[in-house]
Amino acid sequence: MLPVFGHLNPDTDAITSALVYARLLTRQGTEARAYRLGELNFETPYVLREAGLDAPELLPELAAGSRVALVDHNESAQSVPNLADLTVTHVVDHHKLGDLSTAAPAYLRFEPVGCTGTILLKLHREANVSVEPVDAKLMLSAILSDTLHFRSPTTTQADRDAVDFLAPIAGVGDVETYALAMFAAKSDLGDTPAETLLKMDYKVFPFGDVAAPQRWGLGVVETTNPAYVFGRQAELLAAMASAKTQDGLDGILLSVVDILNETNRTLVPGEVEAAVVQAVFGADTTGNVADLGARISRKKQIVPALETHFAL
Ligand SMILES: [Mn+2]
Repeated sequence: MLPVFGHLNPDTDAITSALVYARLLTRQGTEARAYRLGELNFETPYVLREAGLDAPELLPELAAGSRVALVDHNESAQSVPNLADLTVTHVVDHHKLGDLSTAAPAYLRFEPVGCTGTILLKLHREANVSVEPVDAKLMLSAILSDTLHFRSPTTTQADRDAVDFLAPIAGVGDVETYALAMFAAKSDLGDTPAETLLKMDYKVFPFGDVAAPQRWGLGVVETTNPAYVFGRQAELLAAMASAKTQDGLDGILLSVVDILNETNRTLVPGEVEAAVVQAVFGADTTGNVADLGARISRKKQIVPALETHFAL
């Protein structure tokens, strides 16, 4: 049984892509099963309920040498702690290539599209495998989630075509209404502890010198209600300071992305971060907040800029 899983602090694409790819592999003769590497965000339970599915189980600890398939990530910092001891047999991903290495030839499918779900649809169609309604619902949801219903600059024509193809199979007549319901679920944060909010969509990236990289924690809260998040600014800044110490980071940022207005105002806890944000994005930090304008994609507009900065 081949375990299939997405990244730590899973988002909707990380969960649904594991489910869809596990089923596709199984239908193609490789028995596979989806797992998750952490707690769900607030959007994914809505999607799973709509699809009539339970969440995948947490990945148990795997023995060295175990075969695994990765979806929606490839960097070790975003995967299981013992990834280097495992045998990666498949990767389907739409992120930049990181430190992935494999002991034996692996099936690798990377495309610069907006969502892993878009690639998974291509895999179905290339293999002439029918797309089941439940899988269509999962892939459709992931694409709407990752691209913020095509608002993100990561969106490609392939993502739009995939949604057009999937919506009727999934039985989603009004894609806009469905996407807004997903975003509303995601924004309904209640009294979630600040530490949880910080880490809900959070990735650690090594930048600069490969031998001695700077490690930055980059969190994102995508919401239709940014005022709620800024109402908890003091708690979040405190959570960022302790995460920075606990995780041994060189810097930490939390971007609050207003989905409907397509803007990014980022929490900046200290002078180190403020100097980098000024140098990289030309943005001043006032009251621990920097206005990063329309840079709403961590993958396309935040990480590459920081990578270039620290490579110099
Ligand atoms: Mn993704």
